Amino acid sequence: NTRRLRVLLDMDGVIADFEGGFLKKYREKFPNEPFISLEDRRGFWVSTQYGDMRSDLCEKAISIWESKNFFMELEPLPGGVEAVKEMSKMENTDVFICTSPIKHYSYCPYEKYAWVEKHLGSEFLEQIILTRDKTIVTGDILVDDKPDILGVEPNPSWEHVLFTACHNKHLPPNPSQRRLQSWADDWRGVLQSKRQ
Ligand code: UMP
Repeated sequence: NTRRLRVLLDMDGVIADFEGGFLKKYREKFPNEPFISLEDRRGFWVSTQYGDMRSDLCEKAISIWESKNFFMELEPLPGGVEAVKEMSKMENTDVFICTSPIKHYSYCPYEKYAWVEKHLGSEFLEQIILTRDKTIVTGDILVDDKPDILGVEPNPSWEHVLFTACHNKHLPPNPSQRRLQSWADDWRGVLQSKRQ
């Protein structure tokens, strides 16, 4: 059915609090090392900013999200779970969770499924897309906090709507990229604008 709207939702930084979960566990594991407050985060890659601060902190940062229970224990971002449930009940709307797992695969893929089951319900397990390349997935909208989403497909079918996060809120305004400031923002209007 070509009249249905297909919404792709990123997980980390859009419905799950990756940045908050990272900082909490990093400070617990490395209480005597410097850290970057969420206010001072710049750039999508946490590991890059920590590595720029002191080179050995790059691998210390990576050790946090490579640990068991990191992805499982992420808190939902405010309003995210409610928004996903509401949009998935809308008429003519298909919602998929489109998320890139880390390549250290021991825990992350399993825990992403477990997180979705816990917070969204087992019926949402049907809607998960794990991919390292989101450009090959077709959809009308991709809501994602990563400013640049690149891959093998030069012309992805979706419109990327940038979800505001601590690391992207200071970027200069980009008139060609719409934003959702949070789940309190007008996501219903964004979806409506894509319906014919
Ligand atoms: N990630 C890293 N390094 C970082 C920050 C995040 O590997 O510095 C991981 C966490 C997620 C993935 O598994 O990258 C981001 O996935 P998307 O949000 O783009 O789906």
